[in-house]
Amino acid sequence: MAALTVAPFAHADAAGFPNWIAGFRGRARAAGISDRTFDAAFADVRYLQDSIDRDRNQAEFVRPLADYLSSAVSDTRVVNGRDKVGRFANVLAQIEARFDVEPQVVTAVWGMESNYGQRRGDTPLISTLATLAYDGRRGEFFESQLIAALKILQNGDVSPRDMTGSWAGAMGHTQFIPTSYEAYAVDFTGDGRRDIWADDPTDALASTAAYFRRFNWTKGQPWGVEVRLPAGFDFSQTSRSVTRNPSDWARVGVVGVDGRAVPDYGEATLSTPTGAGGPAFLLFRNYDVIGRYNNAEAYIIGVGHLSDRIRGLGPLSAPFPPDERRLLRAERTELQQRLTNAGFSTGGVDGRIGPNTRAAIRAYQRSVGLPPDGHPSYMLLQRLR
Ligand SMILES: [Ca+2]
Repeated sequence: MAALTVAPFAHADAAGFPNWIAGFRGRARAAGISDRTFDAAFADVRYLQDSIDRDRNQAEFVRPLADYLSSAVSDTRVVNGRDKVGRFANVLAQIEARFDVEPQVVTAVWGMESNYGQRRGDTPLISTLATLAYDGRRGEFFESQLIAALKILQNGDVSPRDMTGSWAGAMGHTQFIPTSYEAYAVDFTGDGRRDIWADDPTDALASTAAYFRRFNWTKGQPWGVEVRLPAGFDFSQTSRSVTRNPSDWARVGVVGVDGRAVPDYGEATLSTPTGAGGPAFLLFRNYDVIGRYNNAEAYIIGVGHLSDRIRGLGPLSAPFPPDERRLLRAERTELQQRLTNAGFSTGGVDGRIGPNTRAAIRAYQRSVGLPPDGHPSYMLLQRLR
């Protein structure tokens, strides 16, 4: 992902919004948007201060994974997901036949993104995208989304009035942003419109499957499988660069929670998302496909685990460690600085936990006799203080 450019806020209030729209018209025209489309789209446009407030006040995501999963994959959501798989069995089977993505996986994305259509977002899309493009903090990104949204309107997929979404521009049952919609949305009902906003989720579910297909989802392969580690396990193997087939993992004692070798679904890496004290997973290529939708580790595990629960598997077996909240960016930077000062170079101090920082954490952990899981925990930071 490109680094987030934090530009000075171009505009402090709504005063310049009409002028900005007038200037933007020329750029939209250059991108192929007709005046007719533009006028219809901007007829009722409003400056939405609320969108700017939300964009500027997004909390850092430090919620413990266990907490997150208990709401993202709640028993209610599991039951509702099974109900949806039954209710939409026909259309999900047709989608699976065309895109080779399992009904439970598509349904899990639907559950995570909008609670099965209950939270599709009712913010007028052109208004929020125009406001955020005008605001300028992430102006370039939102202007490209706005252009894509205008193309969708010009194509006749939806009317300006029905084009709603989240404040940040995610639309419909499975929360596509306009550029993703442009690239991946499909008309599965055959009425000529890619309608991801309607109460009928068919086009939205098929569009999600099309997205997964595009990134080479492997049908029949899990996203991940929870595993058990042998006593005295060498945690340096929990690295994205250590890849083995499950039968080879079994040879070093990494087996399913039932004690049997995990079937050879494909190459897998081993991950302990909350460190040595929490659940461990073998992760397959499909894990990265879910990551193309949203690359947050918690989100990927949430979608994957929800899909497993919907198809009848049980809850995770291993408990999460009690004190595993994620580090704030400032704490991650501090951790890197303290590791570096202690002689374990992180190859830079940027608040990002990449392979170099993980290697430095492992080296430090070895030096003090801790399991080298490379996990940037709060306990580790406290120990370094
Ligand atoms: Ca349609």
